[in-house]
Amino acid sequence: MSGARLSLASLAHVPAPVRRPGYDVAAAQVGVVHLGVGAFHRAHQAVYLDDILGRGHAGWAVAGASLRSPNTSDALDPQDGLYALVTRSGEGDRLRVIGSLRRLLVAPREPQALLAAMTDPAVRIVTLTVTEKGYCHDPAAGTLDEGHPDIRADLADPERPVSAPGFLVEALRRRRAAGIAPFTVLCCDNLPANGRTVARVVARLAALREADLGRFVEGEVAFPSTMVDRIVPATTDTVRALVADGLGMEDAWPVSAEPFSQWVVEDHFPLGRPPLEEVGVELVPDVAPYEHMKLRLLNGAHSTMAYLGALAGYAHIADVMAAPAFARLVERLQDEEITPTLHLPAGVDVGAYKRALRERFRNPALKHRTWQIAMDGSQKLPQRLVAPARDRLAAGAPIPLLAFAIAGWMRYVTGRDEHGTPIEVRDPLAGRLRALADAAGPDADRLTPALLSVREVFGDDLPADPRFAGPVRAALGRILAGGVAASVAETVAG
Ligand code: CS2
Repeated sequence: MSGARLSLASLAHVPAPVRRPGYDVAAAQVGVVHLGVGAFHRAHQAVYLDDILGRGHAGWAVAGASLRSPNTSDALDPQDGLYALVTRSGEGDRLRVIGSLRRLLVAPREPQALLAAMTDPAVRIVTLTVTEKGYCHDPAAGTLDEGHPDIRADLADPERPVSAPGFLVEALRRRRAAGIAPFTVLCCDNLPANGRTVARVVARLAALREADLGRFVEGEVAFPSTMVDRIVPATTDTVRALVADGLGMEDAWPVSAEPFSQWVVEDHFPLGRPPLEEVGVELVPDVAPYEHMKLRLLNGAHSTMAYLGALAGYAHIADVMAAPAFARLVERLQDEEITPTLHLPAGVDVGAYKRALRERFRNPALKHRTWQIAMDGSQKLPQRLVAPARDRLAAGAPIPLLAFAIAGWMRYVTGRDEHGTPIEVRDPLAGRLRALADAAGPDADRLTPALLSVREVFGDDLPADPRFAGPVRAALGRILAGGVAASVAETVAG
């Protein structure tokens, strides 16, 4: 099949070791609209729904929309939505073709088609992975950023939305006007209390349009919270090549992931849901304990490794974990300062959870870039590192390691590494952070308060709290004076 490309027509020629959909892909019906059809969705929710379709529940296929770039759609449309997932570990690569993505839409190109899909009575759930910044909210406060350019655009022209909240509000309004019950909104991003946060943001936008619509969203629309977990690096040409090799044909945009996958969901779906429990999803009354455990132990450690590791010259998480002082820092941060802030889910052995996490970080095949995780720190830090620090301070406990991790972010957003080479800082606040850092200069006494003034990250309380500002300033001083590698070694030895 050389020169062939993955599609419904070529699917039968995919060689046997590759797992393929065992159901009639063309006959699957869309029951879920997904906003943000990037690699994470395709390696996580779409896989669970592929399993659901494989168990004979044909009404739960996905229509996936890109809210910005048409790239995924342009790559997968000629493939009838089919793509390969390769799970990678030290034990080798395993390939599987996923069939649950039955339709692709590009919101900026066809907003009305997307709204029509969201208004279809057969669609009962709208899932989202639009990344933290896609909700146009203030990350520290968890409320709608009413001055956000996309939100202003959506208020000015609400029937042609551009933002994720804008699409949700307009689709819910149209369903209501047509007498169609509202879909359930299932946020699959790493936001704190993600269901409740998105409910607050969407209800506020709805209320700004029309008070009555705001009340409707608040009272009638379900926003269950979720904890999603799978490490999914951005697709590289190496992955494309190994997939082409395994399939014996091209796939323009496969995805790669670790073998591990977890999905914990609050069971609140007034219009019904697929039988997720049949495919390994944990349905619980309260996601919060799982969410804290994952956002703080996994994502908090990830961000710590991303900033300090990238500054020290490590390209991948596995490289950071191979440096003994960095591995020790992660372990001590998790054990001494994060674990005590958790209310653990019943039956979870947190020691085993952390050991498994560190093994996942060490996965030698995954090639998860520190630069990728370092993106959008202003949106990630509040729930990953700042919230546990706040909890520790409330309990009267010290935060030397959390402060060190936060200082690593401050050093990173100055935009230059230790050789003076520019770092490409990707963050919605990058320009502001850089300007604050440039004005302060490389002096911890000036740089710390300058960056602490970013209230979207630190809120109103912490900048004024010497128990927070003091250790952050001390840590940043050590990083600036001795360099990252030496200060990590010094910190874990102390
Ligand atoms: C990572 C996450 O990029 C990041 O910020 O920390 O994408 C992480 O890999 C996932 O949340 C794992 O479930």
